[in-house]
Amino acid sequence: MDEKTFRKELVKRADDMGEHIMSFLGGGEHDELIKAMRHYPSAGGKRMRPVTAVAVAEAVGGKGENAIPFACAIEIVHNFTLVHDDVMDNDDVRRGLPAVHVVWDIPTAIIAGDAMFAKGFETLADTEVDAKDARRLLKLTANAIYLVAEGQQMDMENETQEQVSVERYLDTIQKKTAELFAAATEGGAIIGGGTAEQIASMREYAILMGIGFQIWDDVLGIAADPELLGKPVGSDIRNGKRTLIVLHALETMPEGEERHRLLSMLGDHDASDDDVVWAIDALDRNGSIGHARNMALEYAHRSKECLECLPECLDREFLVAMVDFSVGREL
Ligand code: GRG
Repeated sequence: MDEKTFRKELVKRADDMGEHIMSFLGGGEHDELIKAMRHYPSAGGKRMRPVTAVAVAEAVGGKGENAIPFACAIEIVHNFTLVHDDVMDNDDVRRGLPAVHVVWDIPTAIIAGDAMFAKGFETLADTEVDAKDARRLLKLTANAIYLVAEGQQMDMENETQEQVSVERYLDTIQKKTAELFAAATEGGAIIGGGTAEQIASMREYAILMGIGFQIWDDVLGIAADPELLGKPVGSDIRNGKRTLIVLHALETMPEGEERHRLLSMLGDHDASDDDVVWAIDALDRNGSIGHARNMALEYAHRSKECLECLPECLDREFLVAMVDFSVGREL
């Protein structure tokens, strides 16, 4: 499936999913709380997780529509984490809209996030599967959310460390980003009646894609066109974020003036644009951007190999294209 066809198909599937998500977020008596819960889901987002869950259910030979409540549950939970993440990071804009804590206030954002967490599980309970599979879905979803919390905690700790090992960085992004993708695909494979091998492979597919997605995001944050990115390129440098690019530079750059200058810029919110341009160039000359790019592409390659256990079909092609969209896109 070429990129243009994939993007069109993703938008179509995401729009259909959006209607289901909004219907699950309708019930309740408090209008203002409901509005706060629906604020991010109504703005869309790519909805990659639920769309992938349904595609996997189809690709293993099941009916994609049976996975819709589960898929919506995952997306509602994802949106809950975004509400709380924006509070923690004090980010004021999400999906082109003012953040929930800006439109309302921080206490409302906390309670709306918690309410979405609950709605996610209420929605999950609408999935039509036998009792054994219902327990599996419940457990894998709750476990993924717990791991997201661990990943977030690790990420916060990483920000205060001068050096973070690559192993720890990969563990952090697996938990914070890849595990919820993996819950979506594992659950989709269970609902679709996949074999044990397919269920395990679909989980691995998403873990590898999710890690690649996050590394690629770091690359885009430093090497993308700022117009397309919608934020200044290099903000990760001013924020001192320990991305794979920075970790590689800290591990490989020899002691000397260049390393010293780069280190002094990491976390310097007042660094000038010229300084940031210099830092990006230094990271590039050191091979650190290329290293991260290659590593993301390697994860993407391994992710696609996991799809070999699926029969050839349109949804398998869609899942291949999902990897290329997550890792390798220019934006
Ligand atoms: C999990 C108990 C619990 C609490 C929340 C705040 C928090 C703890 C975790 C943060 C998790 C987080 C925001 C991870 C980043 C995930 C990520 C890659 C977000 C962006 O996903 P996209 O690109 O966004 O799919 P859209 O807008 O398309 O949905």
